[in-house]
Amino acid sequence: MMEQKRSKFIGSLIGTAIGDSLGARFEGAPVIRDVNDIGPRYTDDTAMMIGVAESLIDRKGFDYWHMAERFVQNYEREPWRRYGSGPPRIFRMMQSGRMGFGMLDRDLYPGGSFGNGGAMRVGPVGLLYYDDPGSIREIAYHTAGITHSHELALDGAAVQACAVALAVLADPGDIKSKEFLGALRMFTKPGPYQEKLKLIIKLLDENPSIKEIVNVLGNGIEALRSVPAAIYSFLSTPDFESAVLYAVSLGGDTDTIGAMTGAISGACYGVEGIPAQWRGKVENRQYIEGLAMNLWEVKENMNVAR
Ligand code: F2R
Ligand code: MG
Ligand code: MG
Repeated sequence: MMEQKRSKFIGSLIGTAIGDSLGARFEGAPVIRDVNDIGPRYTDDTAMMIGVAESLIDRKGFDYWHMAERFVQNYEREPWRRYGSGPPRIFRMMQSGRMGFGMLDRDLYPGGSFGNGGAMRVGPVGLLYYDDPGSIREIAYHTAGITHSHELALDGAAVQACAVALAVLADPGDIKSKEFLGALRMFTKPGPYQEKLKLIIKLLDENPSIKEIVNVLGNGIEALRSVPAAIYSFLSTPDFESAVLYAVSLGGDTDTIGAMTGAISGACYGVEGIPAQWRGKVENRQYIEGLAMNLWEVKENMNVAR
């Protein structure tokens, strides 16, 4: 049982990098052709997920300023990872001494950013708190809130983290989509995400075209138009490979929908469920797998301390 959970932690982090690297070549393209192999590099989605995992491991839980500082350091080292337009500007504000307490994005966007940058990196939160829904919501909000303060970005991060947690708890040989969605809806606040989850239940019975999925769930850079698409990609397919290929085939924000689908699917099927040829090609594979093992150790120690 412990071994299976550990494999799910590794599957989720490496799955994020695979979905991201698979979709990176196509980000923004309206029509997707020849999706079959991962590209050589992951993008900001994985770079920021790594920052979340590093900070949770170093601090053995969430520490706002430590995580914010890690985001800035990782960006400084690799600014070419194709970050969204907001976060680098927020990092510069932080470097110039502005604290902001999670509201700096309000200088850039009215009401804060509703981009998917908070949701795309939140997987490690779903892993570390997979058995504690209250902490998932709280820590997902804080983690996303460093750069994204709009309610839709915060709730998107919480829903994505909860999907990863439910995938850790799921039996990979017998995924019950309706039960999974029922639990996710119970967790989700009434509002636009609840509505999207209701639509997913209907869509799963209908076998819709890609065009219909994009029309109903979206494939964009906004959290509300990408988190539901990732959940659908996971639930409508039978294994890791078909889930991330489907996610990327939706077009639009392909690296991010791929990364979020990879985080959920990897947490469900575990690292053994990931095609070996993809796993072998992931950039910084050993480092990412090491992080997943360290995160698992933090989780085990949290359980012992309880
Ligand atoms: N951005 C990219 N890819 C394009 C990279 C181009 C780059 N110049 C390069 O090639 O190097 N991908 C990554 O960005 C997405 C995540 O973005 P994030 O972190 O949420 O950024 P931001 O700036 O907060 O929001 C993204 C866009 O959403 C719109 N938006 C957000 N809030 C808004 C508001 N309140 N009102 C109006 N618009 C709002 C804006 O268009 C933002 O630019 C991922 O796809 C990741 O892969
Ligand atoms: Mg990206
Ligand atoms: Mg993207």
